[in-house]
Amino acid sequence: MKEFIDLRSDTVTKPTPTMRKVMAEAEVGDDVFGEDPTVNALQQKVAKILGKETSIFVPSGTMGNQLAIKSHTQPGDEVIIEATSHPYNFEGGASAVLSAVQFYCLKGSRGILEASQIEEAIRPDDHHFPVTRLVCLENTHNRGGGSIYPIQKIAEISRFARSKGLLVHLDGARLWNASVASGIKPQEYAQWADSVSVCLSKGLGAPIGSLVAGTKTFIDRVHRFRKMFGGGMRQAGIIAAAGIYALDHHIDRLKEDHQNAKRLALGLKEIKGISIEPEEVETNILIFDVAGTGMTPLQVRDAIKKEGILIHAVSKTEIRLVTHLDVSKEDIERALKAFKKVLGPIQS
Ligand code: TLP
Repeated sequence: MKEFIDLRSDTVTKPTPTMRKVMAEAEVGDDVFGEDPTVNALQQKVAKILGKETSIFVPSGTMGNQLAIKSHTQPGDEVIIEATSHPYNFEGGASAVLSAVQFYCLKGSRGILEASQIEEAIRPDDHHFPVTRLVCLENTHNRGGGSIYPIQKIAEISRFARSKGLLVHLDGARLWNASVASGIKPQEYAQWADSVSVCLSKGLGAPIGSLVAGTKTFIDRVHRFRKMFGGGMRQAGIIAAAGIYALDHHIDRLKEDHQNAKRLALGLKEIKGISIEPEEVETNILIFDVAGTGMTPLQVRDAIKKEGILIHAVSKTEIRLVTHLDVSKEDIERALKAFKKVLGPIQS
């Protein structure tokens, strides 16, 4: 039996033995010179999947988002973004420092915005105001509980933004999950964005790596800033190989993670004091409220760790669980047993 079942994030996965073998055998070169054949193959592959002219390999999802924001904006610009989004909340305030832009935050429903909200946020053409330049969307939405952006909403927002001369960036760290759960191809989502960042190191199980995709001109600009931000890597084919392997072998199986998340949600709903809507669990993330249990998320976290389950407290009342490659159906049952032990009686 595993010592710990780690439900804190899908970033915790370890490379599989075959993935490690592929990494060890990868052909490499100096990617700062553009000479790593495996990185080049990965970049072409991801551009094709996303229907973009080209893409560039970067160390992390954070760097991918920040490079896109930097490359789309000028200092002093304003970026319209959802209030619980990753770039606004979980990237260390990077956009203020690296791009000198400010965010105009809008509250979405589980992270999802409406085109009418964007309309209200656009600044008038007057020198008192910052210049509204970019709209950032996130699919799936992490803090929204892995919610999938409905494609018609993305299309509406994008059409409207473009009609106003704005650019659109899509944080697609978990676009693969959105695609598998909705049956909508990544490129159908991506067509509505000028740039898309995707991660290989979350649900797909690669150890490191993200990509930013867009037009050649845009990616040239990203390339320049990648160097400036210190993200130019050398024999990066070793990690790019894991990414290629993950794209070939670990996308379809995401549906198992989604089923496991749903099962967790249904089991948690039976526990008195837990507030969760299993029908809202669309992908591999579930966020639920424990206020009614009489315990704080930190108390639950510490108690359940003793049962071998690792979880993430995301607010004063909420816990987040994320299913992934290294969590099996049996692990879910063990986790549910532990929650029931820690949190007490089943709902009558
Ligand atoms: N998210 C991590 C934490 O930073 C919260 C997680 O455990 O979920 N976009 C989205 C939507 C993300 O969820 C993340 C990571 C990123 C970007 C950043 O990716 P990395 O961690 O590679 O910089």
